[in-house]
Amino acid sequence: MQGAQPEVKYLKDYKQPDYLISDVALTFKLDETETLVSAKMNLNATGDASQPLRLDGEKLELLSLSINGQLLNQDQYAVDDEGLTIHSVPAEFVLESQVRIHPETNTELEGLYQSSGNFCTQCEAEGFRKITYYQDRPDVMAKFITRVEGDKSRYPVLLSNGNLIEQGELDGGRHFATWQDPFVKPAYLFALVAGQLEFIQDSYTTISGREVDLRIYVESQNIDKCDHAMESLKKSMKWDEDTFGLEYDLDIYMIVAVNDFNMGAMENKGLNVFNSKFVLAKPETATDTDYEGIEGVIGHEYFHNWTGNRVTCRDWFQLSLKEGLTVFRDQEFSSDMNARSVKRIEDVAVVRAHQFPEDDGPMSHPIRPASYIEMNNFYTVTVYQKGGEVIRMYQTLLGKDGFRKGMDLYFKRHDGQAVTCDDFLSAMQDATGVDLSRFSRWYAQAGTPRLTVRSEFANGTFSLKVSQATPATPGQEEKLPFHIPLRFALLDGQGNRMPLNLQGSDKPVTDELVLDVLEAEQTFVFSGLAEKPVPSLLRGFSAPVIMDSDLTDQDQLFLAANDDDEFNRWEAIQQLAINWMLDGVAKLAKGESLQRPQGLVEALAKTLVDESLNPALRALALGLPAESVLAEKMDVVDPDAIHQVRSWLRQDIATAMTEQFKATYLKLAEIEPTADNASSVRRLKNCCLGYLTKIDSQLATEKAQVQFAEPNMTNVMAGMSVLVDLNGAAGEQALVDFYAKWQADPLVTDKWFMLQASAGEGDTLAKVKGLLEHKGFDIRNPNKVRSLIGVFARNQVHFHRADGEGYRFIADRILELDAINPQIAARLAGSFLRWKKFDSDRQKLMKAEMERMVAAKLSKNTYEIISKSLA
Ligand code: B3K
Ligand code: ZN
Repeated sequence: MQGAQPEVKYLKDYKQPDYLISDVALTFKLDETETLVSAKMNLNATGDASQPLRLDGEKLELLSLSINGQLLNQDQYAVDDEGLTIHSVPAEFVLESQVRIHPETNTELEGLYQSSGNFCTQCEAEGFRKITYYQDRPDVMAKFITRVEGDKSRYPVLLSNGNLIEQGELDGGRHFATWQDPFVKPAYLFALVAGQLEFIQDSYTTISGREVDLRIYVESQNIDKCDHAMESLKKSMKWDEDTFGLEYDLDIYMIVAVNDFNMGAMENKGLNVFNSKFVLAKPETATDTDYEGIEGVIGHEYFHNWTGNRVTCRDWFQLSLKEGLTVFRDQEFSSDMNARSVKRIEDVAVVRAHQFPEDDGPMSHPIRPASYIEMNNFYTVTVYQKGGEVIRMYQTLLGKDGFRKGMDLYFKRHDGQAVTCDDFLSAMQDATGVDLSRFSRWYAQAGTPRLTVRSEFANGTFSLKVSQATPATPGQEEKLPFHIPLRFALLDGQGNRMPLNLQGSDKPVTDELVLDVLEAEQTFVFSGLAEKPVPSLLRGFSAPVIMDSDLTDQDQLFLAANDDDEFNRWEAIQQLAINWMLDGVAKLAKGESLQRPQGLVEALAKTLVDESLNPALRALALGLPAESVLAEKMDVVDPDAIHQVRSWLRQDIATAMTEQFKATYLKLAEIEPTADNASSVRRLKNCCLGYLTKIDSQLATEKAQVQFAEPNMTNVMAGMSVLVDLNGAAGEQALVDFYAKWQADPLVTDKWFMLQASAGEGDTLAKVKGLLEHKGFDIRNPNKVRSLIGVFARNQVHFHRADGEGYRFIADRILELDAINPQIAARLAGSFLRWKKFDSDRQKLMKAEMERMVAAKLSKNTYEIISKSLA
């Protein structure tokens, strides 16, 4: 909690540490009511050792402190709320400390805490300082040995990083285990787990023939839900060898699933700790989306072993060095394991729905932020997803081979080091000889570039005029042009790619090009064309920009039917739908009526029955842009009008295509699914069911009831959501039955809370308020908070209720949560960041709530978000 203005940290103030730590030996004496932590470490001065030694430490009770075996007395050091300073130290010495901590009362879930009675840790970014006094910064890398002691019956499993080197019995029913990690690492990668856990075991033989013991630890009731995670792990290990030549480096790889976790998972060396949501799955309890999420997150944490752990960040401003790169790697992994264009569409949808708004609002920051108050607030869609897009652009510019060369050089130069984003860029540049100086602006400038594209055709010559501009963001008024890779093709009347004779280029003629957009304004001229082409622009979303093109609706319909870039086919339909819906919102405001978008409906009808396309891709085309995506396109957001227009369009599509939806549903329901197509078939089938709800409630109810009884959670959820949408007794009964059946499985009850909090119709706020009191809800559990409160805060219609009650409710929850878990409270506070996009009445209401919050005593996490939002 926070009285004075919290301190802002700046990238420009980075200084090398005065001392380095080479080795640490930790001993944990675990207990229900207090835990004792002893640390013994070797330190060396990096300079002349005249500097005092500063160690980070929070919420620690210091019991003893010594240097080279000599106890220090109280005038040799000073302790404050954030750490301790030893006034004078030798150039090389052994420091020993002992502290007392209280994991049993730790509700922040950072440092050492308890979850379902077991001990676990979360140290990234700056949580290790809640465990012991240390130089808690990523450029201090040391070798760790960890001895864990605890009661044998309550904590039969004792884990830490690296390899197990010793274990044994102690007096009083206690035992111990000692783990040694042979690799240097920053403290944020430290982990400890102790408790009653069971594990499934497998093994993987690496490319050089070393056998690795693979284990997934879970509570005993979940032991039948680990297989998919284990398969995903083995696939990840193989993929990283095949794709980047990267091999695992310890004899054991452990994953532990815990129920209380602030985010998805954590890549601690050799001992990943996971939110159970990203481990546990069986068809009866987990949806296809859950399965995909598990594969992606297991991959992500595994890939960190090289991009993050072996090569780590010099300071936290460089977070995207490991996160952007690892997101890109997990996206590529999932694309190789599943349907590439489906994955690309989903990833771009996340960038548009979440990162673009962040980049356009008060928290806008470059992928390498220049300052922060609370680092945990910068684990953002910008650092992660835009960071991933920046890495993808390297690959687009350098080609796959060039990118691989750059990666190889990066590891060759920096293995075992803590480095910067500039080091990564230098490796890419030096390995390929491509000038990336302008590209580096992606690291320094915030905001989404607006790309305007205008074309002309005459006498066989097509010219493309591209201009770019990036709006001002907080603290950055002027923007310089970015280096934007614009993947491009020209299509003839049959949809075939035409040869591209780019004037002034010495590259051989091809039928697809990556244009280097470098200037504020540039024109590309292509000659020798036999007919007027339709351009396929920004293929595969080759850069994270907002593009305004002069493509007509006619062109978009052509692309929707003919573009060989599947992303752009989807994109064409999205653009048509967005244009029509924005127009619809304007019509409603003028009191005009809405008319069927004939072309769009025909394109959708064709797509629905086009069996040459992956069913998941067809479902994606039929999924209209989210309300939040439309909101971003409006100067003043009208959430009710958006909801009304979007619902009208869904209804109209359902009416126009009733027969196709029915036939497709019935046909897909008959298909005997294979391992390869099962989830995409379900996706399209459930998409059809959703539309059928709008026109044939009897048939939809009947089918939904059947699905609700199936042993497959994807179908059950789709069935239940239809029943609930139809708003009758059957929906109520489904909710009751579902809860009764699954009340003991917290991941399944999360879905139950989510479904109710996302309801568009009815008094959702009253419902959510009621559910806060439900016995299955627990405000200290982050998954529950995200499922009920977080989902409600993203419910466009009900959060933005005109009477302000949605805002008040969320502000109350933020205040309540801030005292329990500041990271989760700060996340939720992000719901207010777009307040300036709304009408003046809603702005007033949101502002009043933010002022009420900021006047309270807030954590620096929540304070940073709210104060920046108000600034
Ligand atoms: N590196 C962790 C995130 C840590 C978040 C700290 N607030 C998980 C990941 O990105 O893989
Ligand atoms: Zn990560």
